[in-house]
Amino acid sequence: MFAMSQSKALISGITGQDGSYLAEFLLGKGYEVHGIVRRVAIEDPEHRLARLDAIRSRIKLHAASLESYASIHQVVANVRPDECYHLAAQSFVSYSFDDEFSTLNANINGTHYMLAAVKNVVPQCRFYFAGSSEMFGKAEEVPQNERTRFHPRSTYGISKVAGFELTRNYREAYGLHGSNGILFNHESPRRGYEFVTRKITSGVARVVAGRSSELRLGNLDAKRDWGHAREYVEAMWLMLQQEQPDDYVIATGETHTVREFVELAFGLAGLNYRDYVAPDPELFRPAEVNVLLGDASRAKEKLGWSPRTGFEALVREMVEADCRLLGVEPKVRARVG
Ligand code: G4F
Repeated sequence: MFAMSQSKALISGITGQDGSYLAEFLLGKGYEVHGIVRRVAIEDPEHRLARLDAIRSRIKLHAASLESYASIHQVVANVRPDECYHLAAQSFVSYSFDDEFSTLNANINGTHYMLAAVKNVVPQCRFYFAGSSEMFGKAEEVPQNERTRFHPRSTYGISKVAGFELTRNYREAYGLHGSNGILFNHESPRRGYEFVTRKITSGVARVVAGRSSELRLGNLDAKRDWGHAREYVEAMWLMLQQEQPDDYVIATGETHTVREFVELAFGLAGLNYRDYVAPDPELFRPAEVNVLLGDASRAKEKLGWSPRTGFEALVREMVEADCRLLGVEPKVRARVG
């Protein structure tokens, strides 16, 4: 199936938004691409492997559990990757308030198992950890850069700080080529429906299709730095091509409130969000991250990475894609006044 001389990449979380874009990107670069998936995904490919449909025959999937070191070790030993991208996690912040224990267990132990397997089996393998701007949490400064102190506001954020520190420790203690990406929010038509951007754009499509007349949302005043996921996975790859491992903020340098996103998404479809959006106190978080705004100067300088998709183009792409999924004409307006 694969030529002998190809570089091998192993991706955990390959079935997700970022994993699927990264797999496509690496195939385009000539990599032999392997992915770690849960056994249930292999047994239910129609639903769980949907994002990989276009490339399914060109990648190799391995069943393993992030809760089992033995299963991770076995996959790493079978594949012997040159580059390992650890993206898998319980990544929905809200859920981490409902089940703190499983978020901490899966995210911290899973990262530790991946690092230990790489160190024990293929110590020359380059390692990427998917850190998050949620690590900044109640940030002390705006914008946030690689030197900003972490103050996570959820067990999700805490688990990402632990993964970040584990990766840094493996770099310093064992000489692993391990890099941390501190990725700010990144979206696309492949985003899961539970995240606010996709919830909004799919909600707009449902209204346009006449299937719904209300969208319940929580805190509209939170500010996020939203970029396009397809571009953020390129930064992951660039980090592993550097001679020295390092930590990088990946962000657009622009921040918008959830309200601005909602207003634009409904506005692009010729609708006023005030006619459809209903506040739901249940959707507010016990501890909110109010403002995220990233300074990606280091990535620009050292990796030559910059974001290309602006806020309006991102929202437009997502609204159009969700309308198409419901078989309705998006009728997206050229510009919102
Ligand atoms: O879309 P969200 O759920 O993303 P959040 O919490 O910012 O986390 C995402 O980005 C992180 C990077 O910074 C990743 F590490 C993480 O894995 C994930 O990808 O919520 C965005 C904002 C929050 O302030 C939330 O309170 O939207 C607000 N919000 C308001 N109403 C809502 C809703 N969020 C969701 N999910 N659903 C709502 O109805």
